[in-house]
Amino acid sequence: MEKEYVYEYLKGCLFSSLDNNTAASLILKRIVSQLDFDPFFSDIFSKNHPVYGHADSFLSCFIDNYINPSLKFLNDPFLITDMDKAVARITKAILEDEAVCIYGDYDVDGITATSFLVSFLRELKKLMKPDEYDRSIFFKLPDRIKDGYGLSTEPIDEICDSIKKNTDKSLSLLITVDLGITDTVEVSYANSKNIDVIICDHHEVPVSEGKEILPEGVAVLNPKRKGDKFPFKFLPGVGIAFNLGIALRKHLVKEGLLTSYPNLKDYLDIVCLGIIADIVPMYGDNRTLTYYGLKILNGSDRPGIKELKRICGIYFDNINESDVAWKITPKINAAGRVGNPEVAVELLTQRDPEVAYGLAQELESFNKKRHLLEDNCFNETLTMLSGKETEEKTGQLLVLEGTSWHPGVIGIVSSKLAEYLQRPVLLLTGYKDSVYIGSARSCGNIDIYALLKNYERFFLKFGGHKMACGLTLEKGESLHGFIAAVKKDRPSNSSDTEIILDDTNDKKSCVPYGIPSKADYDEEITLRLLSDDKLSYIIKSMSPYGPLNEQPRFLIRNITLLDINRREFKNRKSKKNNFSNCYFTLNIEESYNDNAIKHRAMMFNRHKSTENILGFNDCNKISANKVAVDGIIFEFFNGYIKILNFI
Ligand SMILES: [Mn+2]
Repeated sequence: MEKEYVYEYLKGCLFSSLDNNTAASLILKRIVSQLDFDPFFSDIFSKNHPVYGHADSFLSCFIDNYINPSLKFLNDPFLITDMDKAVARITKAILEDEAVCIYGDYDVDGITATSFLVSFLRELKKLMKPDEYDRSIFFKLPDRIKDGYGLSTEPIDEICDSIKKNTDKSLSLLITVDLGITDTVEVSYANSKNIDVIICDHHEVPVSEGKEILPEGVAVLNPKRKGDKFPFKFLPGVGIAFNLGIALRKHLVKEGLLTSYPNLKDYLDIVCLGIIADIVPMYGDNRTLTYYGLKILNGSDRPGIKELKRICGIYFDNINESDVAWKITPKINAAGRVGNPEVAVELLTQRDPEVAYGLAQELESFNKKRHLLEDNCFNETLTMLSGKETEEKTGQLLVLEGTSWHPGVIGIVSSKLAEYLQRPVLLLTGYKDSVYIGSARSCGNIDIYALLKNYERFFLKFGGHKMACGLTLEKGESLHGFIAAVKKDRPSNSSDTEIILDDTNDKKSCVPYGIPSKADYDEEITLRLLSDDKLSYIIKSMSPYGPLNEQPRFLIRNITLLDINRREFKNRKSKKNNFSNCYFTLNIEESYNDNAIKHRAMMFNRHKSTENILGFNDCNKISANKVAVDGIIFEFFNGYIKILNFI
C-alpha cells in the first residue's frame, strides 16, 4: 500500500513536470530503485521516522534534486555522530599550531580524501595562522605491499620521526580517511604515543555479539555506525572528509575564527574523482557532489588537475564520469598499486605548476608499469586457460594461482577475466615469502563473498562484498587445504580448480547472449528515434551515471551489422594479441528496410562470444561483411551507439 502510494506519487510528479514520457519513465525507474535500496527511506511512513508526516515533501525534494541537482539539498554534516567532537578537536589543533597528519588509504578514494583534507586544512591555516602555513599539515599513505591495508604502527612511527626531524614538533593529531574503523589496536598504539585520532571511514563497522567494536578515537565519523542520524549511508571516504570540511568551516565562521569564507565548492574537482572511482551508489549526496565536481573539473585551475588532464590526453572541457572512470582515475590508482600513492597526493595538492609537471610524469611511469604487469599477468592466465574447456561452465568459480603476479594488478586481471569468461574468478599470487594474496571478482548476480565465506577457515584475512573480495592465506598447508577443499566441492567432470555454485545463485544473468529479460534494457525503440535530439538531451540530463543510476539501455529489433572493423587501442599494444586490446567499429541498419539509414556503432570486445558473432576468430580473421541479428541492446557512449549485447 505504502509502496504503491509512493510509486503513484512519483509518477504523478514526474509525468506532469516533464513534457517527455520517455524521460519521465526512465527517471521514475531510477528513482524507484534508489528509494527501494535506501535504508533511510524504508520506514518513512512510521511514526518514529524523522520525516514522519512530511513524506510527500521529502519525495518531491528527491525528484527536484534528481532533475536539478543542488548543493542546498546536501544533508547536514552535523548529523554524523561525533562531528561536533571532530570539529572541536581540529579547531584546537589549528589554533595551537599542532602537527596534524592525515592518514589515508592508497586507493583513489583514500588519495582524494587525503588530498582534499590536506589542501583544505592548509587553506584554513593560511587564513587563520599565516605564519604556520605549510608547517603543520602532513600526510601519510601506507605502502600496499610493505604495510598493507589500513592503519599500521610502522608508518605511524615513520611519520612521527619525519615530523620531529623537519619541524621539531610532535605529532599530536592523526586523522584517518577511508580506513581506520577496524584498527582498534593501532589507534590505541597511537593514543599511547600521545596522539589523538579522528577516524573518517565508510566501511562496515565490526560487530561482536551484537555490539559494535569501535577504535578509541576522539571522534569516529562513520554514517554506518548504529544510531547515526546522517540520512545518506553511502558516502565514500572522500565524501565523509568533505562533510568534515563543511562542518569545520561552519563551526569556524560561527565562532568568529574565520572572517572570509573559503570556497569548498572549488574542491569538488578532487572529491568527484574519489566518488566515481569508489563505485558507490550514484544518487543523493554522491550524485549532487559529482554533478558539481565534473563542472569544476572542467575548468579547474589546480595545477595537479591540469597536469593529470594533460597526461590523460584530455583537451576538451566536457569531461564526463566515464572519462574520469576510464582515463583519469586509473592513473591515480596506479600509484597505489605499483608505485607510491603519496606521489598522487603531492600532485593533487601541488600549487607549483612546474613541480606538478614532474609529479604527473612520475604518475605516468607508474601507470606504464601497471599496464606492463597487468598484461603479463593477464597473458599468463590466458595461457593457463588455453586447452581447458571453460566455455560451458559459466557460473563456476575459477581459481588460478601464480607466483610472480604483482598483487597490485591481480584485482584488475580477475575482473577482466570474470567479464570475458562470464564467471567468477579468484587469482592467487605468492608475492611475499610466506603469504599468498588473493583477489576475486564476480559476474552477474553471483555473491562471491558468500561463496568464499565457506572457505574462511583457510584465510588469514578475508573481506569484501558481493562483487569483489580480497584475501590472504599462508603458503603451504592453508593453500593446499584450500585448493583441496575447492577440488572436493567441484563436480567430477570439471577441470582442476572449479567449484560448482549454489543453485540459489542466479546463473542466467551470467549467460552473455540469450533472450533478453525486460531487466536487460529500459525501453524498446526504433532506429529512427536515434536521430531525435530529445533522446540525447534526456541521456545527458540523467547523468552523472553510476551504480543505481545506470545509463539507459535500449533494445532495437531486426538489425543488420555491416562494415565491421577490428581496431586496436592505441598505447595498449602487448606482444600477444588478445581480446582486451581490441574493439570493433561497425554500421547498423534496419534489416527489413530497403532505404535503411546507416548508423555508426561500436562494441568493446569483452565477451568471448563477441568475436564469434562478429565473425572474428581469435581477434584476427576478417569478418563476414554483413551479419543479421534479431536485435541489439545498447547504450550511448560519447555520442556513439555502444552495443552491449545481441539477441
Ligand atoms: Mn573507500
